[in-house]
Amino acid sequence: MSDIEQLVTRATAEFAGIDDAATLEQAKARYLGKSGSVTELLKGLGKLDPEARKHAGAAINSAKERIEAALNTRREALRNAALETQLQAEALDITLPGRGLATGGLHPATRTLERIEAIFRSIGFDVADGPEIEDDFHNFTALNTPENHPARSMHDTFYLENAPGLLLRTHTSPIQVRYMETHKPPIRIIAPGRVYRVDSDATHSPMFHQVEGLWIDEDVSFADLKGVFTDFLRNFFEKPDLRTRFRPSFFPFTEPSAEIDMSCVFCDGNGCRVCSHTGWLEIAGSGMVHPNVLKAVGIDSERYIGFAFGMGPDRLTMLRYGVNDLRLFFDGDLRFLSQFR
Ligand code: 2NL
Repeated sequence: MSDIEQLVTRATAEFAGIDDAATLEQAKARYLGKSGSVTELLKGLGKLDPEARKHAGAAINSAKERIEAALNTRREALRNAALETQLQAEALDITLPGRGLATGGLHPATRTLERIEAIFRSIGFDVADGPEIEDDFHNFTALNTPENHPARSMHDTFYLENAPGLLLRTHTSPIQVRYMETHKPPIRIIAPGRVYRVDSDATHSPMFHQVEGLWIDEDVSFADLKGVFTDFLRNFFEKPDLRTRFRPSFFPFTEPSAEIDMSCVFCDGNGCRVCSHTGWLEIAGSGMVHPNVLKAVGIDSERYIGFAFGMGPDRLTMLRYGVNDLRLFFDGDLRFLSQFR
């Protein structure tokens, strides 16, 4: 092979082995640049006689064209490769499903509270509210709970470290105490909200919800308590045949006091695992408001009388939706919560 043909072969092979544009342009200069191999050959033509110059000139020009062609082929290949790399890097997978907009939903505890509020509103009760940080008087003293009562111990109640006399309310009763301080009878309210106790296991959370109810007037009786609460449960569980029973009990703030049981909503009172085969579920505490409570808030206990009850709506939520662990409500796990949307 002639020197010229060897040059074409060498250049073509060299270009083909180069992987980036800058190196390729440097290689180009070695062949086609001002002092490149091809240019040097062309410069040498002047020394040849006319006939030889014609042949050599044609051969060098042909070689030059083929080297330029090889260069352009390689340039284009590198451009395409670069473009391909960029396209790969910036690729959009249009087959991926869209992210969508997650729709929020009410927490099951909130749904239950709203349901309870709607039922009591429909029979003329107002919904009252109050602070979660309370003082001794509104949480205990006004509720006829003596200084030495175990509920007042550090063991059962969260006290604020740097605020003597302040605590996290242990029930929603202080809402009602504040309401009675500022309103004259007749009083007909429910008091829903968060409450706090030093307690934590499968059925107790340090924060849980309570709904208390209070009806005070001149002639409110225990029979009214039975009627109102039974009617509430029948509405809440959508079971017109649901039954209740009132068992004697004790609370410092009511006298007489009673635990309220309802016929089991799973077996209609026939006995099943949920009701421990008793046919009954404990659902609330209740009683006639103790005269000492009325006195503490300045209501004439000779003229006025009323009933109060307290229940745990989280328990109602568990029963209504068939949930067996209270902690699920407060873990914030969307796999659980999104089932209530
Ligand atoms: C229970 C017991 C109860 C009350 C709460 C109350 C409130 C005032 C006056 C009198 Cl202001 N009583 N509340 C009465 C009886 C029972 O709750 O086991 N709750 C889950």
